Amino acid sequence: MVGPRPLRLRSASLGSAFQTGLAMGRLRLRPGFVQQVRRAPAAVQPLVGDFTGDSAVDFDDFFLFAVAFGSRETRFDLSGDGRVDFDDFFLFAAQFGKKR
Ligand SMILES: [Ca+2]
Repeated sequence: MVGPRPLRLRSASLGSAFQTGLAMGRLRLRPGFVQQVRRAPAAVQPLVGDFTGDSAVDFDDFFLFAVAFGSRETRFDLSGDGRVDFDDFFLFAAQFGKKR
């Protein structure tokens, strides 16, 4: 973790890297400190089959899938063919038990 660091600023110490950091939003000035701005982590790929959003593919997800079986609900259409059928069930089954 990058915490605030004391910084003694003199006009001559404002190097180009520092100025670039400020301009690009990677550094933030607070009174007496300079703090490196943490970037948001890259978007995390969703866990396929985790319909409940609890980072685990388990029976709760299976029950939701079972209710949607035979429908055209896109969130359960894992194969992307427009219907929730055995193709999707096999894809779901391959994910079953996975956790993030
Ligand atoms: Ca889940």
